Amino acid sequence: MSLERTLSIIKPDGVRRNLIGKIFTRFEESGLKVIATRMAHLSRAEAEGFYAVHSHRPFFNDLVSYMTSGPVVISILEGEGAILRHRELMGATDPKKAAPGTIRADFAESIEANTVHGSDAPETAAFEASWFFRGTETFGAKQG
Ligand code: IDP
Ligand code: MG
Repeated sequence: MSLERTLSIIKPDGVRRNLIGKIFTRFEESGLKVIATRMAHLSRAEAEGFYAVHSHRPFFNDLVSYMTSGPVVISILEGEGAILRHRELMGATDPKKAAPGTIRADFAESIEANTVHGSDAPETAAFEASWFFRGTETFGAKQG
């Protein structure tokens, strides 16, 4: 394993239901370090660009509307094998299929309002982190 960075979003349903602290606790207790974080209410352009890879999926417009429906908390997490570790903490996209004890199994409202986002590979992690943060805004082992 190597030291990795991944992008996390606590989605509008998670912020609305006061779950920021509980979700950050799961990251920290699993050894993931929050090295950048901010709250934002995404514009349509920001959400569409972030999810551009899904622009041809039937749920794209609904997804963008949902992601712009309220504030989110965007963070960069750092740790050994952070990308996979974070995905394991999150659980499957559909909360009905998510393993017990995962964030989505415990908190998600639906397959769309599934409480958290996490990058799925090194390339997407790099793109997603750069979509929301400048290099000078991170405070991890490699810099800051
Ligand atoms: P992921 O978030 O687990 O990586 P993706 O397939 O990348 O899942 O989908 C991105 C987001 O789009 C999901 O987290 C969810 O909010 C939404 N989404 C995915 N599949 C569906 C669907 O079938 N119906 C409605 N929304 C969906
Ligand atoms: Mg994804």
